Amino acid sequence: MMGRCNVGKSSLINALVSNNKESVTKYARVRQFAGYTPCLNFYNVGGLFRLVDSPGYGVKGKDWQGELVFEYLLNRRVLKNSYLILDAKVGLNEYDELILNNLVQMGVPFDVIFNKIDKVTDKQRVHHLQKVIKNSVLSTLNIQPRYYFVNSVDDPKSGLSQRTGINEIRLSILESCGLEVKSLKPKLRKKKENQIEERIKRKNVLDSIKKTKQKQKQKEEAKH
Ligand SMILES: Nc1nc2c(ncn2[C@@H]2O[C@H](COP(=O)(O)OP(=O)(O)OP(=O)(O)O)[C@@H](O)[C@H]2O)c(=O)[nH]1
Ligand SMILES: [Mg+2]
Repeated sequence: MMGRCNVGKSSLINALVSNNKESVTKYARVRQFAGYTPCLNFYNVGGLFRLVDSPGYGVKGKDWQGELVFEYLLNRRVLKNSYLILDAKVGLNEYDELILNNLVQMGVPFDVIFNKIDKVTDKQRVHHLQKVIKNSVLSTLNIQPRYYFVNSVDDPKSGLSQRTGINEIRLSILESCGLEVKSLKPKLRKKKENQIEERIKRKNVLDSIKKTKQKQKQKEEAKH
């Protein structure tokens, strides 16, 4: 996850790895002020893949942080995909455009996420985002990324009371890693299978006890 300071990279990671409100912000640390995540943070998801949070670039970002992120993007052999996160309301600035051009030139796989869509009113949202894409470098890139439209915190004060677009990104991550949705619950499935097996075994035992009792009863009746 990369993007300018304060666009909501860490909030998005929290939204991706948690479902209920209580557990949000438990994983990646989030603050209102820009430049909060200082380095690369790795989140191991079920031993299947890692989500990587990165320090934001832009006015509050430091040069060495930008170099670190690019070094990682260029040299990480197992990198499956990267997501450039943008503020849906603010749109792109020169830093974002520079990053996008570099990603294309370097051949780094990437998609684009517009976060904080709740900050644009329902009525304006589609038109505004179409305009942002059309008037930026996004419309002229040689490689077209996939676009996602998200709000990663469910702020009751905002126009959208629920998180939006999170499942689409989850699916995109799984696809990028060559994983299926069911692969996210291996332990749960295993447990369920075992439980079913146990239940069948128990039923077989009960059935055989029942049959034995019936036979005994029949024998006793025959004696009389
Ligand atoms: N309204 C709204 N606010 C959001 C959304 N996502 C994040 N925020 C808020 O934006 C602020 C910054 O969020 P972070 O997740 O810390 O942003 P970041 O990109 O990780 O920031 P740095 O680590 O400083 O680069 C916090 O106050 C979040 O609550 C969103 O979808 N909608
Ligand atoms: Mg952060």
